Amino acid sequence: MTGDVPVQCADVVPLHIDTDPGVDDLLALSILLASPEVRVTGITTVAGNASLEAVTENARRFLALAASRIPVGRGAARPLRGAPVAATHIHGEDGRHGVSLPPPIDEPPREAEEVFRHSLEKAGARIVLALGPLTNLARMLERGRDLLEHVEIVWMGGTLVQGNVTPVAEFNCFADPDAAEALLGSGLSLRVVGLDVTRRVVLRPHDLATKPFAAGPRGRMLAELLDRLMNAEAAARGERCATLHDPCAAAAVLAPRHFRFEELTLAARAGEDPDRGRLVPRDRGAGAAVPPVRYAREVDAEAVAALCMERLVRFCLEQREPTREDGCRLSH
Ligand SMILES: [Ca+2]
Repeated sequence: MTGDVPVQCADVVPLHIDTDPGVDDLLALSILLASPEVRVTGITTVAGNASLEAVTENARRFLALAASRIPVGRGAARPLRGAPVAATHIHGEDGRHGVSLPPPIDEPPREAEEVFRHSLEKAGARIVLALGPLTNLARMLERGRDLLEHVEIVWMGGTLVQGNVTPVAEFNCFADPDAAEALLGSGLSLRVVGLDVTRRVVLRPHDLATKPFAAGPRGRMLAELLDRLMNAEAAARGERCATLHDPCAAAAVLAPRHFRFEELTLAARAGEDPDRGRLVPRDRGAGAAVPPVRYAREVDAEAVAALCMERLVRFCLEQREPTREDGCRLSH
């Protein structure tokens, strides 16, 4: 806790978050707002885990709880092609399984492009962390690559092992495979944090037993989010545990040393089942070679789970009053 002493901007990485909250998105946001390594410059929402309306509401309510004025931009309500695909069986129709959050405190959300531009051009975001389908980023790319050329994109999505929507596809990639393909083939700086590593980062009930999650509104939210996640996984797979997909991608920003990345040249299959959303090696036959992405192959799962827990505890112990700033002190 730094009190009135501002953190030096040079020490922290300005970070834009594109997200579809989403139970595990809300955990990732909690972790990032409690992390001194980053300063969140803007949040854009995208339909994914639930409708755009629901996920945008969740982002704004979360920020009210966090007493933060980070700007929120409303993004895409549907994928580049076809109908929206939601994950309400995991996250509920409202995207947060009824977890109680306060009403939003800030003005209505702006358009995603406006917040993106503010975040990347004015606030100097160096990393874009994408925690949902890549629709918003693909749309920004369609408008020109200038804006995204100077940032690194870290995406929670894809899999080269077992899928979680179909046997071969991860949800964020399945929900908008055309957007995933646009980014994978763009040559932009991209780190992919897929199910290969995220599904190894798991919390179990005994991990939470000694944590002060019940204290205060933040603690109650975290306890409820983890409870809902464990209920959903118990119903789906028979084991009561919480897999930290989006928090794992947040950890790849905060502590990349816990991951091993491999350079791979990948494409995403679009179209319909059974291959929709599948990652495959990119065909080098057509056109110029596309630079590889950095794909997370291995993770120190214990270290990442411990980092996530430490930051969740820090988040729920911090309390501050709402301010107008969205500067260096937001996360302290
Ligand atoms: Ca998400």
